[in-house]
Amino acid sequence: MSGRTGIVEGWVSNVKSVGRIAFIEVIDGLQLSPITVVVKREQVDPETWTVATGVKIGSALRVEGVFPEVVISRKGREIQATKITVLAEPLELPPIDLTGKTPASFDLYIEYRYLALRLPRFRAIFLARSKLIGFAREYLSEQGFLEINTPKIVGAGAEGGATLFALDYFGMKAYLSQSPQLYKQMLMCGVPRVFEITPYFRAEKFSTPRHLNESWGLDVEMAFINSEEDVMKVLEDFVRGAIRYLRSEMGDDLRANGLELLEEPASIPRVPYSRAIEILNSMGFSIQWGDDLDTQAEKALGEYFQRQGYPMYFITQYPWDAKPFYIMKEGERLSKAFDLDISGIEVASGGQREHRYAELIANLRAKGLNPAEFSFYTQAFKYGMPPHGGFGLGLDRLLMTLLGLSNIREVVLFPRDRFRLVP
Ligand code: ATP
Ligand code: AMO
Repeated sequence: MSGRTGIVEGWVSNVKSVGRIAFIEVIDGLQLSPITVVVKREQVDPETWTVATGVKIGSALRVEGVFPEVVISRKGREIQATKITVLAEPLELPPIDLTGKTPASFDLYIEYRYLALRLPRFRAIFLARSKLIGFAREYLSEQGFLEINTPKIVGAGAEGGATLFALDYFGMKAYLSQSPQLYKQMLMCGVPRVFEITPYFRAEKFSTPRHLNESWGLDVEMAFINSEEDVMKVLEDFVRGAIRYLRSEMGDDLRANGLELLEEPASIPRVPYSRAIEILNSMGFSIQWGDDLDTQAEKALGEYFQRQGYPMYFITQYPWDAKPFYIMKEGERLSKAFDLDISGIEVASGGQREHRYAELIANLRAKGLNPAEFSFYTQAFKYGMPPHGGFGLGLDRLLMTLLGLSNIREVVLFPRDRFRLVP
């Protein structure tokens, strides 16, 4: 045997012996497909041969051997074993076919996520997730954003009271954070650019393919902006950069696992809300000015722009009444808020904020909120708060749309929805 010696550790995904040679497929490291362990009877001691021919699918192994200079296996990676140690064997028949030949149900892949992660498609999805988050961190750090961590146990909600999970905090009423909105804005009075990769907790009683009760977001806030356009530019560059990065890092691997990465668009059009409802109404919808766009409308708009060659678009100039108190008004009725939709799904929303103290207090009142309950936040607006804006982007939704997946649960290891609290 000639080649470099080394060790492979992992789980057996398939076994085959033909006469005096045994082939054991082992899923190792972060590799998407298994390495073939080749065991030749005349090259190993009798004990190793017995282990090799009796090994069970699903076992955890350590293989010592040689990586041959010429690889025969069609799968591309091979080690010729000199010694095999079985570290653990399955006690029961695994509920998922670990060879990947027989598909299991959607729910079983969630219930036994750790076993699903031994299959190439699931490895590809979660490797892509890890790379997407890594890219976000690197991209924003390079653009001069400070990575922050804000509290997830909070005393006030930012995104409307109906979706708060309440809890007891030493006798005080507290909530799980819906978003870092108030904190990231307060920081604009001390640092010009921040971002946070954070969970969002929302008690929404939805059962849809795109809502979870615990989801992950990328929150960005930036000061000294001229308008929300400055924020949209950062978001646009980030999304396009993420597509390029994923393609260069693992485009082929994704395709090999049936995951078609969205093409990077040449541009992302800005579509005013009033234009969006005009388009929808010309397609047979009857949306009144001021109405929110429901799931069906979002989907139809997505298909319309897809036909025009735009898989993603911003909807801008929303009616202020449809947006939260912290968004800046534009004139009497409009706002400086935007959404980013990809394939007909809202992936991010953001806008320019109201940074003027008196106007902010008026906005709180206009939304029926009590400014006194937000004084810890509004206080920051008294000490030279610059014009600022930002966005919150659903990382799960971004990954789901970029990979062409139809259910958000496919990109979350252990999803929390109304009916799932374990595992
Ligand atoms: P937001 O940031 O506003 O929360 P989002 O992308 O989470 O945005 P929403 O706009 O909150 O999505 O989703 C609410 C919309 O989705 C509603 O207008 C409603 O039309 C639709 N929707 C989602 N799930 C359901 C459901 N289970 N039953 C009815 N409508 C639903
Ligand atoms: P918004 O409420 O639109 O905005 O949330 C931002 C983005 O987070 C994602 N998202 C979710 N994803 C899955 N399941 C959910 N239940 C869920 N809720 C939200 C969506 C959404 O576009 N503070 C503002 C952002 C800002 O203005 O900076 C906010 O939270 O992709």
